[in-house]
Amino acid sequence: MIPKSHPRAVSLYIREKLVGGFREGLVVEEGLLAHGRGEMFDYLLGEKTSKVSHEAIRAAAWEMVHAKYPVISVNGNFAALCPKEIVKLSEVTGAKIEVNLFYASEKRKKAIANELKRHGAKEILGVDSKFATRIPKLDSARRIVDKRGIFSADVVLVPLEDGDRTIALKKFGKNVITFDLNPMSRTAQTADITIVDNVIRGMPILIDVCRKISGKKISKKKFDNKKNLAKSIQTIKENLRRMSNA
Ligand code: PTJ
Repeated sequence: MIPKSHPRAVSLYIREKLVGGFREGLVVEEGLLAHGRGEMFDYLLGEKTSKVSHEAIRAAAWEMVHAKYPVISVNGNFAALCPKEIVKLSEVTGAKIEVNLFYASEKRKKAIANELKRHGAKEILGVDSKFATRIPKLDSARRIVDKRGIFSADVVLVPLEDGDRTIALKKFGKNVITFDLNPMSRTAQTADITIVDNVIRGMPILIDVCRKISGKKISKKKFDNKKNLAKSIQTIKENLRRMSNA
């Protein structure tokens, strides 16, 4: 049991969620390591959604709401941390939900699909091999996508992504949005919009902004991902400077 008074209680609760997801067969061992890397960057970012990340969230919300065929790509970590939010975001934006794994296994795909259905999802793509096809120029298991999902999408939300697939999705003409706590990762640097925030904090905000702007006439604001990422790196630099001067 984690006492509420523990100074790092929130971080420890998030960890428990992920470990729970691992025990239920949603998360792979490597996902626990990936989470540790994320935690480290979150610590350096001050564990809050920065102004810069809010800007990226607004740009992402605009793209998702105005997309013709948006798709949310779900891996083990994302499913364990945000099942309710994935379903809500899909309802608010009309996005399809597709399970797409780096460390692919049929058993884990089914476990993730069931978890999302338990949270209200009606349709989960990526689990029926009848609709499987390939993204060109990609070697990992993530090249296998659903014809009715990522393959046909114009906008794809791919949180906690690996760099190779982001590059392949870009080459394939997709508008790629990601959540990545590491502003220097290949995914962060390659995506069209990178939200440098923990999915746990950022997803409820993204849902809220999508809800607020959908159905309204709001023009697209200019967004420069590289500049936005540079500002997040600057935040880390400032935080380190402040801590090292103490
Ligand atoms: O479920 P699978 O088989 O698809 O595998 C999923 C993992 C996450 C294991 C796989 O995609 C992987 O190895 O990812 P990477 O290459 O380690 O990248 C994960 C990125 O997500 C890293 O840059 C982390 O900093 C970042 N990250 C980790 N936790 C979070 C996060 N970003 C946002 N929110 C988090 N909670």
